[in-house]
Amino acid sequence: MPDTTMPRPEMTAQFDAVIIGAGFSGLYQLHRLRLLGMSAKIIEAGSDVGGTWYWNRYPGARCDVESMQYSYAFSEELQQEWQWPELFSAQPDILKYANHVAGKLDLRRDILFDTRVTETRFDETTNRWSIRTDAGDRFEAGFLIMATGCLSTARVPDFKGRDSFKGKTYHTGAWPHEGVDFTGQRVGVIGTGSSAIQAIPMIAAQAADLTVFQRTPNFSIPSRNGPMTESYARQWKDEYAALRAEARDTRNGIIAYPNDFSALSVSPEERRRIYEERWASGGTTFMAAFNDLIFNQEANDTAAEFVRGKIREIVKDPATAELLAPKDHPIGTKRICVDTRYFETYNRPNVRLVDVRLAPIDEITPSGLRTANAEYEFDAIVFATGFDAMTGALTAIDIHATDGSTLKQKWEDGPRTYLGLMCAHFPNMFMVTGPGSPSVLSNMHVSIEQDVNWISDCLAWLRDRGVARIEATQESEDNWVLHGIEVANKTLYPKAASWYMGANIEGKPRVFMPYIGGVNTYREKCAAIATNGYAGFRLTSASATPSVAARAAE
Ligand code: N01
Repeated sequence: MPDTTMPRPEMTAQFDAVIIGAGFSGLYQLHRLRLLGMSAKIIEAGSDVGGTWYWNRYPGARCDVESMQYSYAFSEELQQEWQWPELFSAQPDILKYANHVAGKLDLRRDILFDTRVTETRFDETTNRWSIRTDAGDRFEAGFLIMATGCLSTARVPDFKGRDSFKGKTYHTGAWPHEGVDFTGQRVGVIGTGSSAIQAIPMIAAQAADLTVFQRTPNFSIPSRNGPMTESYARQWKDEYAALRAEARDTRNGIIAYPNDFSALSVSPEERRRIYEERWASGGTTFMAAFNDLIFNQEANDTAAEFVRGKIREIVKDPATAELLAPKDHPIGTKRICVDTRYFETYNRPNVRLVDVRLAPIDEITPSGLRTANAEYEFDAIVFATGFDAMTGALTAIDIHATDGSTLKQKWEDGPRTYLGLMCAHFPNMFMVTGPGSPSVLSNMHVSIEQDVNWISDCLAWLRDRGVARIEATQESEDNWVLHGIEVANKTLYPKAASWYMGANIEGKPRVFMPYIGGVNTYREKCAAIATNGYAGFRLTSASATPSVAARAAE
């Protein structure tokens, strides 16, 4: 009998792969690794699965991609059996879906919850990663797969007096699980991005008084959400294989029925008719009205002016309407928002809009906040101030490279990757929807499956050929970064001070982070690289690995 009163020696659990994150990326990645017969563990900071949809529980949280498209395509059984209640699903329904998948595939037994990875190091003698967590666990794995999400590091700006407020504060990206009742309260919301635009109508309906602090107005299109009809779901389910393939072959991974002609090639009357049609059908597919809205400023101006006109029609007070009408960036170059009665909310007597562009927030005070112009008192403040997008979750971990640097140091001037999947000097570390991949510019489910499938096929290929180590070469990484910049510069996107550009974080380098060449083009490039024996990657066979070679010689 072992003496259980003695402290156990420190144990290092061994796996073929460790995955960080149990959102939709991590869950599917675990499933694929199991199918390959690999041992794998997910380490997840939350107490359950769902990633973004686990944390973002603010009132009104909802996906702006139709649920028939924002869902896994890898299992015919799953896509046939699952019933979505609405066209655009609300957060609780998407989380239910993530839970259903985790249960159906029995994934939880390989997930360690409530644990954050703090540090990872690659051992060049064994070609294995060592992984440490905030709970003191140690793991070793041949491969490290970052399924950390693009918008998972909630961020509150460093306002003076930030912690002095005596009332309640909330961040949309880390909302209390039990919900919040704002009935009778004076509430301040800071920010007017996608999260705020969804939350504001809901909070306004509850609160006694709501003040919205807006720095940059955003373009938003009505979602036209509604219940899922059986016939609509049936149409999709009957044609799923073909429709999923069609989505994968588009720029954004969404079937948007794009018009393949310029906004400037039609008469003003025809253009208006097309915009009216898109406005009436709703959602992000508004941007597919013409094929040059993200490339040509003059074309973009026609769409932007149409939406500004709609805002002026909806909002009764002309001064408020003017403040809400975006003029500082081309439409679509900050993530376009999708709403349910957002602009209408400003017609309510209990809602007021404060411009903090001209008079910024100076300070959070014990009773509310102070701008350069006035002081406000609140019972609760909601920070809808976004995320350290795309890089934040990765650079928060001390990931040590083989050249002695860390990922954070490597990315000081902006993220650098090959295909958004790997980085030079970080062998055997993959990223799902990393910077340099289409990720946030696409239907995330399509991009997640693309990346997870590519990574899984790559791992099988390496194993079949006895390759122990794969690493992006410096040259391939440099070329991919240049290509990404070149493609982005052909669009209007770099004109906006957006989180795509890192512009929402003071001191963050201004680099366009996602790949805008299109999901379809990206897929072709990734496939060609794999077909060419993983061109641009340096491969090292197991027999050339020092420790393996030493063992073989014994
Ligand atoms: O965050 P954001 P989000 N003083 O960064 C303002 C996805 N998403 O959580 O624009 C005053 O967009 C900031 O102002 P400015 C989607 O991809 C999807 O809303 O930087 N204001 C901005 O208004 C989305 O794009 C869905 O000038 C300050 C706001 O805070 C992404 O998540 C739903 C400030 C932050 O907006 C992020 O959206 C929700 C300051 N110091 C989210 N600092 C759907 O699927 C920041 N702000 C529908």
